Amino acid sequence: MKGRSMKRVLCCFGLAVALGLSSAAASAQTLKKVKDRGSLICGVSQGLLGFSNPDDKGNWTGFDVDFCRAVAAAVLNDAGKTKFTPLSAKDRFEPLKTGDIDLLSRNTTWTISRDVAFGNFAGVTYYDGQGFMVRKALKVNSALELTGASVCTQTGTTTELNLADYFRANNMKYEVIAFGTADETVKAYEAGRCDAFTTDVSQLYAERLKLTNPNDHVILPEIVSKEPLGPLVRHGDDQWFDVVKWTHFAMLNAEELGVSSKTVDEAMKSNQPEIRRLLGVEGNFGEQLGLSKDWVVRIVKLVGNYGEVFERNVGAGSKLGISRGLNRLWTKGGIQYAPPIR
Ligand SMILES: N[C@@H](CCC(=O)N[C@@H](CS)C(=O)NCC(=O)O)C(=O)O
Repeated sequence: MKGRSMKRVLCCFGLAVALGLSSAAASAQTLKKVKDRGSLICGVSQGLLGFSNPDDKGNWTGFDVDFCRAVAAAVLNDAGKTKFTPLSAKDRFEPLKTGDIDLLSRNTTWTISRDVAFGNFAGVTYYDGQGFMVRKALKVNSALELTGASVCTQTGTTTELNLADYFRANNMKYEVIAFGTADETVKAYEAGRCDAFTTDVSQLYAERLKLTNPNDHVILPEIVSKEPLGPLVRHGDDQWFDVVKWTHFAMLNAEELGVSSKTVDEAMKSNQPEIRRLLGVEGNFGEQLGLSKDWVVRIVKLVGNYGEVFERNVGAGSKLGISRGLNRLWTKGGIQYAPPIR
């Protein structure tokens, strides 16, 4: 090869390598970006009791909000260093792609198309399923009695798609009335524009509380779909994916090992190898993630273990009053199961 064309090949090769490296580097920067910024930007719902809901001073609370706070506790040692970006169902994925949010924690169902198109699901923080709510006065006891009903739902959701499947599979006619926000959907249902309201059951519990007389409405027994809800991170950033995934697993492992916000200080003195590894007394698992040794101590102390977060926000003693069901630990008859820290 002549000198000049050789140079051109080398130059192009060098450029390609440089571009390849820089795009890999650019996409693997979320942990550094969050640390440099000193805050975590989390996409949440626009207001869903128990999951992500702002009070009149703009303080957010809820199960999905606490997950963001747990990631902030692990990364920044401050659960309060979290900014919340409210997103509608339809618009929730784009801000993750553009880098406007670091994490989407918004009652989002893990499906194949979303996994392929929008990012990596870091786990299932809440196993849910879709249901229906109707007025008691309608005297309907089963979703199978809803032939010919009008049903209110929200656009950009799996709910819309499952609704069509369910009625088609059961050879039933229906009319769908879809809205862009949860508020519009609930208002339309309350105003009698539709016979039934459908969404994930946890959300039915939340939205029922917004109705003038919650006791006039009943949630029907059928669960018509699988809705594994979980946090989503951008594709191409394995380090950040691991941090978010292991935040969830750490909260589950803490509950399984009996380590809570109240017992964590005492647990640091435990002789049990699994507890010692969880809390960073032994090993360097936090450092392997790009965090510090005591990352789980901070999550549990500042936010709580999985069970504490569940009970506080949506559990039997909360306003929503949902039983743990499938979200019990695998050791207690549920399907919440975390790989070990070792
Ligand atoms: N899990 C389903 C449904 C999620 C969803 O957006 N549900 C509505 C029903 S209440 C909601 O949360 N709305 C709150 C909002 O738009 O801020 C999905 O991922 O598509």
